[in-house]
Order: sequence, then structure tokens, then C-alpha cells
Amino acid sequence: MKITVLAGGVGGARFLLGARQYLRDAGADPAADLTAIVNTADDLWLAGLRVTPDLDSILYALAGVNDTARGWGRAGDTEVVNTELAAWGAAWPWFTLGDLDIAASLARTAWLRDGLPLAEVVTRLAARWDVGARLLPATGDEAETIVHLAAPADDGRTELHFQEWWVRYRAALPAASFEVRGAADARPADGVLDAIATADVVLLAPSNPVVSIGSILEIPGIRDALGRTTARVVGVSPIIGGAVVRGMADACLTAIGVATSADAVARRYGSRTDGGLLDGWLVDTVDAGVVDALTADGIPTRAVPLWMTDPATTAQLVADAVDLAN
Ligand code: FO1
Repeated sequence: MKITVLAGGVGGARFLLGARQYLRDAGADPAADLTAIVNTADDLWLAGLRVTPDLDSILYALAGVNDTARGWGRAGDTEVVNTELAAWGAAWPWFTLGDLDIAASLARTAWLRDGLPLAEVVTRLAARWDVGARLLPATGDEAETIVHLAAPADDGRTELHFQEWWVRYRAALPAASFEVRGAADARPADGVLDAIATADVVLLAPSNPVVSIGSILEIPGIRDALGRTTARVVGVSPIIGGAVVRGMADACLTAIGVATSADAVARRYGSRTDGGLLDGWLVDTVDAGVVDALTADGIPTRAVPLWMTDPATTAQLVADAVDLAN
């Protein structure tokens, strides 16, 4: 069974660990059957380095070298280079790049400068470990999320790069809108449209619906491919009991006028029968009350445990999603 997952960073990584486990338990080879299409709109240039947070969070998690406490970066990393960069004012003092992380970004930047597409760079970085999945950037073109602020920041700026809004301001400056700048001219990375077209099931990870999954959908061609695929498209709610599972997705949902609830996110994605995305939607058991109304409105919904405590628990969640698809 070929599974293609649309994913953001930390939540996407946890979900993919479960998807890999699900395929292993089924006797399949996840390296051949599991493809992740990963958000690249959080990416940035910093101190001359191309940094790709969501791709790296997923790569490190699948490789088993991630910092599980922080949720991003490499386990046991040090900050020698970052401290030097900060002393020169060449990096952001509020954005910590570990030394091992910088090494990955150096390798990535060098290969990009050599002219390799980002998808090829990701394959090279992943080849070092037994990742057990194919990782594809949504696009190899630079298309980054810019946050338009509802009111100017203290220094008068009215727009910030997503990372500054997210990490420096912890999404606390009210946003008016999000723009994936450059998306209109971006193309899906090699393999992305094919991975959607040839999948048996496409899963939307419980990632940020606005700045992770939403940004992937901004890349021209991806939404259409989801509409056309013969695979069923099933999403997993990132909202449990009216609260975000992790991160600050509520700030993003509020900005686009969507309530922080499992059913509001499903309605935002929409039913495929109505030109939306979803053939199915999983909510947590605490949100079982929304199942009937969503199902009646064309989004077949089931309530199952959504907490991704460990790969075995998450594998059951993936099994539930596949079951709903079938
Ligand atoms: N998140 C933080 O909260 N603080 C940081 O200093 C930070 C540094 C960082 C460096 C490299 C990287 O790949 C990710 C990093 N993140 C950091 C996580 C990241 O900014 C966001 O959580 C994601 O982009 C949102 O998915």
C-alpha cells in the first residue's frame, strides 16, 4: 500500500514515525511505500545558510537523531558556531542553530549552490541514515511565509518572516494574514505530483492547517493533484477538544477567521464532493460530538484516539485513517 503524507515539522514527524511503524507492522517496506511531502514555506536564509526547519525536523526524527525535548534540531547538539555568529550580529539571537544543524545547512547550501534541486539535496542528506521513507520538499523553489501584522510591531514593521513571528514573538503579535511569497511562481518538486497521483491513500498529518498544510496547498498544481487522485484523502485533526495539540496553530486559525475546533478545520479543508480536499476526517474521541454533522455535510468522520504518544500508538491512528479511506 502506497501512502503519501502531507506534513509540517514536529507534528508531521511524529505522524510519519507512526506511518512507518504501520507499514512495517503490515510487512511492507516503508522506504518504498511511504512518501512525505513536506512544507518548505518555513525555510529561510540565515547567515548565508539555507535552513529548512520542517524537512530537518522530519529527517532527524526518522533518523532517530532528533532532540525530542526541544522538538527541533539534533540531540546533544552544541552552540559554538551560533554563539560566534551572534557575537558578530550575523545571526538572529533568538534563533538557535546548533553546530550539527549548521553542518547540515552547510552541506545543503553547498549542494544548492552547485545547482542541485532541493529534492536531490534532501535525498543526499537522508541517505546517511535508514530513514525508512521518501522525503520530498513541497517545492524546490524559494516560497516563504510572510506574516502581515494586524498592527505594526514596536519597530514599525508591518510584516515579518514567519520564523521571526513564530520563534521571536511566539505568534503573540496578532496576524492579519499569511502570504507564501513566491508561491505563485513555484513548482512542485520532482516526484510530488506523482506521489499524489499514484498513492493508494493520501493522509494530511495533524500539522498546522494554515502555515504547514495550507502552505503546501499554495504551491500551484498540488491542490489540483489532490482533487484528481484516485486515492482517498483523509485528514487528521490537529485540534483536540478545542485546543492545539502543539505549537501555536490557534493564532494562525484566528487570523484567517477559523475557529480552533476539529470541525472548523475540517470545514476549512472541505469535502472532496464539494471541490474541497477531504474524503475522510479523524477527530479525537473527546470531539465525537462533531462526527454526525460533518458526516452529514459530506466529510465522513470518525472519532479515535489522536494523541501520538509513541510510534505504536500513532501506528494505530494511521491504521484508523487507512481504514476510513477504505
Ligand atoms: N524553534 C524555536 O522555538 N527556537 C529556536 O531557536 C529554533 C531554532 C531552529 C533552528 C533550526 C530549525 O530547523 C528549527 C528551529 N526551530 C526553533 C523550530 C522552527 O522554527 C519551528 O518550530 C518550525 O518552523 C515550525 O514548524
